[in-house]
Amino acid sequence: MKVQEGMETTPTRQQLGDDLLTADQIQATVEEVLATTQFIDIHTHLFAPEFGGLGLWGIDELLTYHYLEAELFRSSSISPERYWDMPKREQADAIWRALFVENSPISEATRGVIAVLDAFDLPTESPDLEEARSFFRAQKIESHVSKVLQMAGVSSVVMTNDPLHPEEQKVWMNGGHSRSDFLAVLRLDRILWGWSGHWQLLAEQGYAVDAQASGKSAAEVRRFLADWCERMDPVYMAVSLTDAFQFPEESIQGKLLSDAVLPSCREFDLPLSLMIGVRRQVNPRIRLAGDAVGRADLRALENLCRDYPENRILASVLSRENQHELCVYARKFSNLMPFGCWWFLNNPSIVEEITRERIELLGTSFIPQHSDARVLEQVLYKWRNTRATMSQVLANSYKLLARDGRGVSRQSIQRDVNRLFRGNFEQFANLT
Ligand code: RAT
Ligand code: ZN
Repeated sequence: MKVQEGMETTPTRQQLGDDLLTADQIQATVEEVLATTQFIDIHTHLFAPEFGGLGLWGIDELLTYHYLEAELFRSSSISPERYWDMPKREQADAIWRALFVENSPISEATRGVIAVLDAFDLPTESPDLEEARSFFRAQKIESHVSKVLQMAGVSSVVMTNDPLHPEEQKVWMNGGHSRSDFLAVLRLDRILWGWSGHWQLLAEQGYAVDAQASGKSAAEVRRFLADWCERMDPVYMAVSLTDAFQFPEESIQGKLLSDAVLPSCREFDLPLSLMIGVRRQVNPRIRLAGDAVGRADLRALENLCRDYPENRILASVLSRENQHELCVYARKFSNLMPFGCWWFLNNPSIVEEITRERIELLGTSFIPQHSDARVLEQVLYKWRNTRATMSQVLANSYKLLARDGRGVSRQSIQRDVNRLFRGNFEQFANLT
């Protein structure tokens, strides 16, 4: 009797308006769901307006993005030394001339600038930047930020917050910021791999640490992290690591990771984000543009996930060759969340390949992308491109599913897109 009652009250898919889509409808529905769902941008270098000049925006910043600086030196005879000596405005002019006037802007980073100009109805073929400059000069930052995020279909962005950056420190010490759509992240680079150049700053602030991170140092770093968690209320802690990353390791970095960072993450119930595979400064002459990529030994990640089951690890790897291993490790460890197609991987051909592989191995249990935007308006093209690539990959997966005999509805697509671009992060970071 009870069973029958239960069956009667369970609405059928038809009653829910959960109609199954034809193959033709799948593509259009995936596109529509992706276009109308607000994403969480889980890693950027953007700042809430209260951080003043730390937050980059506008045409000169867009053009002097380090991805474009790297391209400038391939298409112009200007030397890096001369370029670094120029004021920002002249640098932007030089990049516009070399990459947008004298050549077709068909690389991913140059097309991005064109897409941003076009999004604001600014000229994309002008020989100079005057109109664009006067448009951006006329914007008020608070409303401009809200407008750009809304245009990009992003409900919140996660910042990268360095507690040892002097200007940032001042803002946090004066009460931080007020925008709930900007979430904080406690970035640990200067502490973990930059200890030798930065431990003195902790010491100056009254933490009993030393150059070798010996004695009470790890406990004091925990006290430092606790103080900064209180100030920032971060959604996770993060560090970028080289292709030589090993764990466990007899080193200051290894010791601080195991004795300070991992326990603090457990104490404050925060994930730790590891971005692995950068080769720093292979060409220091081109500064921020001078980092490269190397294949890492992901056994370090395996050791971490296995030996610290109470910690949750967000991981992005820079080398294309490491992507498959990352997926396999995610199948072994539910405390590991792969995210994003980072930096040199954020090109449609590679994003497509990586995302397809992740879906095949992990279903919807990963976070496909973050923007890594350094300049506000970059979220416009980065998220548009992600949506375009994602719509092909997702629609293809649903068509295969339909072919295998399982109908696909708009509701199930919406549920999956929510999970991929919001829910997985909210759940993993315990935000819900
Ligand atoms: O993608 C980038 O802009 C890199 O320079 C890095 O900032 C990287 O994303 C990082 O967070 O370390
Ligand atoms: Zn980044």
